[in-house]
Amino acid sequence: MTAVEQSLPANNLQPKTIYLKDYQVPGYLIKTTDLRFEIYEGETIVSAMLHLYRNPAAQAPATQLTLHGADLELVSIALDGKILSADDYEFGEENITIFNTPAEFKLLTITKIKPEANTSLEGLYRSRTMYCTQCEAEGFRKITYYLDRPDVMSEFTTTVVADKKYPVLLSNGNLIDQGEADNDRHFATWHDPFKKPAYLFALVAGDLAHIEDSFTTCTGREVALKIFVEPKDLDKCEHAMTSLKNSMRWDEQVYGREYDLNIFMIVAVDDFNMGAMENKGLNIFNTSCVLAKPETTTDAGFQRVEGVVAHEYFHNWSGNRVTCRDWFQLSLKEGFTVYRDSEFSADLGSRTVKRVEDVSLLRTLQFAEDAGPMAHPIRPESYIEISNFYTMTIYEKGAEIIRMLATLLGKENFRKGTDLYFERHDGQAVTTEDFVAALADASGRDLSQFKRWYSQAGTPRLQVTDHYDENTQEYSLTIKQSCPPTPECQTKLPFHIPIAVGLLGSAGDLPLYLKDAEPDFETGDNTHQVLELTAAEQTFVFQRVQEKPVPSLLRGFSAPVKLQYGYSRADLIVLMSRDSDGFNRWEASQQLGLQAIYFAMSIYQRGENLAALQLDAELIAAYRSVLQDESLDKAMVAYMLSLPTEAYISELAEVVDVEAIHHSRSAIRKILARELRTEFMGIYTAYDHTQAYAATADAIAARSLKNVALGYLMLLGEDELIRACEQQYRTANNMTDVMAALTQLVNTDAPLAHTLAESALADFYQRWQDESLVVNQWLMVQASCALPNTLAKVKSLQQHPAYDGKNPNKIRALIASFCNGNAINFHADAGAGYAFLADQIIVLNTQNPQIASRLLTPLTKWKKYSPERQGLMKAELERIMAEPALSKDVFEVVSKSLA
Ligand code: B3K
Ligand code: ZN
Repeated sequence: MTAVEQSLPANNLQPKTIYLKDYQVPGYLIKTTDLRFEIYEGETIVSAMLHLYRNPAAQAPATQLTLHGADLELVSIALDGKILSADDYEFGEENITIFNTPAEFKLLTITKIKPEANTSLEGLYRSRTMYCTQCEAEGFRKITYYLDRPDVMSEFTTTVVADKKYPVLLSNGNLIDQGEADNDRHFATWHDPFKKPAYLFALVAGDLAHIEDSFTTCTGREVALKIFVEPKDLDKCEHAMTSLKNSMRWDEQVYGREYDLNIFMIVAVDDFNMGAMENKGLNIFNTSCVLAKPETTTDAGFQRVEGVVAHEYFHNWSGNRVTCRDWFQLSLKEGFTVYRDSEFSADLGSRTVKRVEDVSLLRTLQFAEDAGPMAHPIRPESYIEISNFYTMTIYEKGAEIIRMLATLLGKENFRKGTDLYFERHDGQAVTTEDFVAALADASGRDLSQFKRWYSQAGTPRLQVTDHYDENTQEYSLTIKQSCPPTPECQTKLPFHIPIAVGLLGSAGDLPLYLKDAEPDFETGDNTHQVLELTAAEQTFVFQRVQEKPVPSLLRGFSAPVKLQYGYSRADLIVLMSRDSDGFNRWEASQQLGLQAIYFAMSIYQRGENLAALQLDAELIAAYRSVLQDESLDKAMVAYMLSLPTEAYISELAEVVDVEAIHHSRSAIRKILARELRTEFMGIYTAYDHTQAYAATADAIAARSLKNVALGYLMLLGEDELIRACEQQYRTANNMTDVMAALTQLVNTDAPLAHTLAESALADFYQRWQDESLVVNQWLMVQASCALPNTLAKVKSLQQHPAYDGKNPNKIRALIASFCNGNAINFHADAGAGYAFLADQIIVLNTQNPQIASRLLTPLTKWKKYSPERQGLMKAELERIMAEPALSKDVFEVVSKSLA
């Protein structure tokens, strides 16, 4: 049997579960790694010289060495210069074991790989005109035999040899040599002085153009900054470069972190499984997260580029200099880095707006994950395929856990804690325990109970009741916590939860005198207090409260929990119009919207006509006053006027009634459009569409409010407004306004809109067919259309030349937008959407298991639907399960969903 056959997964074997409790230090470590890549069309030859030595920390001296390896063809293997014979080693499933290994030795392996045939986009692969790599988490084993685990850190030197039609040859670290090679080829040698795990390795070879800039660090060192792209994209790099420089400065100022190499490079790649990758000194990005210019990129796109560039850059310290001991510790780097990039964006733009965006994402997607079959704590105990654990929980909930630590410690102590963490663990592979210990040591705080957030999954529920005593002028808040069971744990111990609160009186925030507590000095005012809930039930008493207040609870969403308090509508209107906490003003607007939608749903579910529905004047007046509130950031007005999304309402529901949610929400939106027509018209017509585009927070806010107004106005179905929308489509000077108008035309159910949408879509494609990222937006807008017959449209678009079923961005734009973002159509037609999705997953299972597994999400939620839908969804999961040769990725998600 050849090595290739040996390393293929055995189909009849049930994939193995990996447990955190089984962690053992590696028997060998690797001092240096010298790699040589000979790239030819169709195959690449990889020579790897590893300097191995026994790990002094291992329990017993190792006498054999098992290296990971997958899809490799072994050409030769030599130990200290002696070629090994077949008796000296043995192939296992995705590994090779070498017997009788000494204390220290050099191992040279030569292997062949086929990047052109690699459709998993993991390891070394080809994307359009270039070769590139993606190694996290376990892709390096598809490049060469290695100890592919993050606690093995080595110093890499890499030589890339290729034809001269690939003039740019890159790897990690500094360029130390380059020149001519045999047969009119050329080479480049890179050396990375920082030892790193294999998952941070990167290589790129291609015909790339680049822009160049430089950054002077806080100690005066000059760093060259380069962004490499295909030549056609050279005009879309400026925004990423600006974002990079801003990130470098911010990390120096806020965390005291200086960049450490003389060069920092970003390469944009069109075929990429996720957003980007933080390889040391050589970040590789999905084109969607680096390219931006006003004509082709929406505001959301600009913001995403800024956020992802920052995120990957911040990993240089939180991830690379200090890395993870094992993959159970993934949130050590991801949660912390998401927290860092989110604070960066908050500092550069609007803090409240960023918070609203982050919390919306968390509450729809992460809360749903935490309530579903794949629920896991931010430090999981087990996995089958680690790629399945790059989740909303590890990333976004992980970031919330760090945010709570920052809240509990206060700014100064939190910074002391992170300083200690970086200093203590520089160059090491560590655990989340180590992180919390550094914070506890630096601040003197006891975080032992807090650590339960790392090991218990599920979204905690808080039940709040209050009591006001006029005579004693005491106001008490009683808070009960509980947490529903999750697969890994049935009964939960109480969490340590920071709950930021204020009390609203008739003339504004009341001063707070919490019994038995110091005032909260950090905020510099006494109207804001962080309560620390540690017991299952606790009462907090405020003294000298002169009137019955409206409590403003969980300000800034200070903990990732579901809070229940019996707010009256009048309370919510007070909070929405004048809470000093901007986040809670938005939250009140969402609660009000929800109440209205629930009311409409009850009518719909009784079979009555929603057209007759009315909203009372007080509620309309409250929304009107938001529209007229000059003190509010326009982006906040836009968010406050946007009703809770269908996805959020579905997450809150016990059983999701897809049609009731969709039609009730639409009905409320229509009423608001009618009642607030004048105000929306005012906003829309006041906007100057001829102004030059800027991606500043203010300009983005103004556009978002104006386009929210347009969205409401289009619900009125008036020809004149439809024409105005089409005019915006035709004349806008930026993609945000073009897409906003196109989306409205496509979703408006009126004859004129249908006609104009058809011609706008044709025009759009005609104009942008050569811009892949713009074509993705064109696919997305069609796949997201809430009007009937969208599934047929999606199927026909799969045959369109614009579609490429191997490109993850195209799959996300067409398939995921439909299945994940278009509930009313995905769940229609007696399961046709479910069958369609299962068909896609079955194809992708062999082609690109990571993408296949990601696409499964909507089917994993089957238990939340009506019995009929449950049956249909489950049947599709079973059909997938019955496929021969299921990848570990798909097997894990499907089997856990069916369990
Ligand atoms: N660390 C990478 C994610 C890798 C995903 C591998 N399946 C990007 C990031 O979080 O920055
Ligand atoms: Zn990350």
